[in-house]
Order: sequence, then structure tokens, then C-alpha cells
Amino acid sequence: MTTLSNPTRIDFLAVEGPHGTTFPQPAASAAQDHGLSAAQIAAFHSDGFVPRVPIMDRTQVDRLRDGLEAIVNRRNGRESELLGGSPGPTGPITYMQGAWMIDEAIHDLVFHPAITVKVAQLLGVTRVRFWHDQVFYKPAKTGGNVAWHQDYSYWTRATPANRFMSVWIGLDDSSIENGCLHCVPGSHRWPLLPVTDLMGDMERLSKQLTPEQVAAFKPQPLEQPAGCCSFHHDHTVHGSFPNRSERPRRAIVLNYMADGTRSAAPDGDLMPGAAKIPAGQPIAGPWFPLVVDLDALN
Ligand SMILES: O=C(O)CCC(=O)C(=O)O
Repeated sequence: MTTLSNPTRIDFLAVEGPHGTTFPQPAASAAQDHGLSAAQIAAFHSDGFVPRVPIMDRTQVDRLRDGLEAIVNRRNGRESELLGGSPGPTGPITYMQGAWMIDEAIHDLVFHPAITVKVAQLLGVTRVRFWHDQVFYKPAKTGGNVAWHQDYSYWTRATPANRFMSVWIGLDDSSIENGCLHCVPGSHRWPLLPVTDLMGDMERLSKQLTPEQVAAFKPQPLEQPAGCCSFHHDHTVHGSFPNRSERPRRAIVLNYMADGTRSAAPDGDLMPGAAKIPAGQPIAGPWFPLVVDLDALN
């Protein structure tokens, strides 16, 4: 168990970069060290995801686990600032948004170059902004499934599509037994499917698929050690099965977008509590910080 240095009431939204020392920024010259290989980038474009990418060491994993457990057990003290979901335990999955605003290490993970440089590469852009965070915490034995879905079907208030990247970060070794993430290879080329209830049953999406999509529906389990992440495209169909194991399966998901992505929200509301961004305007500001600028690093 590491010691938490999480001073109360730091306005993390005002801190556009790491606040603590868990995830230091590299010297500009070292940024290239964080890139993916050509084979990984090719796999992403072919499959719509890249699994098992190491991004942190055991000390960093422990610090994130401690921060997450403090929130889930309501020891953080700022749980009321969470945006969506609940610190739990509320059901088969504890789901929340906004943990990055109340825990220093989760905040700093958003800016971790081992993630952000790769996101820029996969999106084929130099500047990337943060979109939002999510926690999917499946407790031992009782953790439930996450129904098949495409992320962009939830994000049509921002435009255009194909400019977003989801990063699934495991805080535990994840396996088929404890409900690892599954992705459907090639589904990033499918059109946008209707929204399904994330906590609904796994059969729901199949009713929306064409016979060709049903034939191509071959989900791949993304088993990976704690401290690794996977990247998936905003149209990649993904989901996960229940946790049947004796250990939890905890994950933080960070969602990013290419700089220049615009609001398409008729009322300007992109995130509860955030300043409104009228439809047509670029998404920017403290809720959506710039996390990497490769031109500035090179
Ligand atoms: O953690 C899971 O099982 C689901 C994650 C997910 O839906 C996502 O990364 O968008």
C-alpha cells in the first residue's frame, strides 16, 4: 500500500499537466520512446484495437489502485464531485466518471506520455485533447458484464466521428475468468449502431446486426497484465463478460479526441458542470485539456 498524497480541494481542472510525481513528463527528446511500433499501428488499422501495451510499473499501478479504492470506499472525501455513476457499490459494476478530478494520480495518468504519444500516433494527429474518464470496477465473483457497444454511439454530441480513441487501462491482471475486455476485429469499419444499455444483456446488440456482421462477429478476449493498456477505435464493438473469479477486475478508461473536434450539442452541453460549448465550436477549455502536442516535443 503506497501513501496517498492527495491534498484536499486541489482544483485539478486548473492543472493542465501532471500535479504530482507518479507520472513524470519526459524530456522532449525522450517522447519518441513512447511510440508504438509500425506493426502495432498496422494492427490497429486492420483490427480496430491494439492490446497488451505496457504503460506503467508496479508502483504506479499500486498508487492508482489506492486512489481508486479510496474513492470506492468513500475515503477520498470528494466523491460528491463525481460526474456520472457512483463510487459504489451500487450493482454488479461500479461505474463512475470524473475520478480524474478528485485523485492526483488518476488526474496525472491523463497526461502520461506513454499513453498520449500513442494516441496521437493512432489518430494520425499531432495534438490530442482529453474527452473524459470512466471507471469500470468489477468486484470478485459478483462483477457483471458490459454489453457490446461502440463508444461513438454515446458521443454524437461531438463531431466528427473517427477522431476519438479509448484507452482501457487494467489495474489487475485481466483474464477471461475475471471479465477481461473483448473487442470484435474489423468492427471499426461498421456503420454506427444504435445505443444499447451498457449494463444490459449481451444479446441485445445482435438484434441490430446484419447477417454479414453476425458472421463477422468473432470477439477477441484482450487478456493482459496489470499496468498494460489496450487502445480501441471509437467504432470498435467491445464489451465484457461477468467476473467469475475470486479477485476484482478494476479498469480506468481514458477517452481522447483529436484537437479541433467540435461540439455538435444543440444546447452546448457536453459534460455535466462544464462550460457550454455551442454547436460548431472547437472543444477546448479546462475540462478538455490538451494532453500532447508532438510538434512542441520534436
Ligand atoms: O471495462 C469494461 O469491461 C468495458 C469497458 C468499455 O466499455 C470501454 O472501454 O468503453
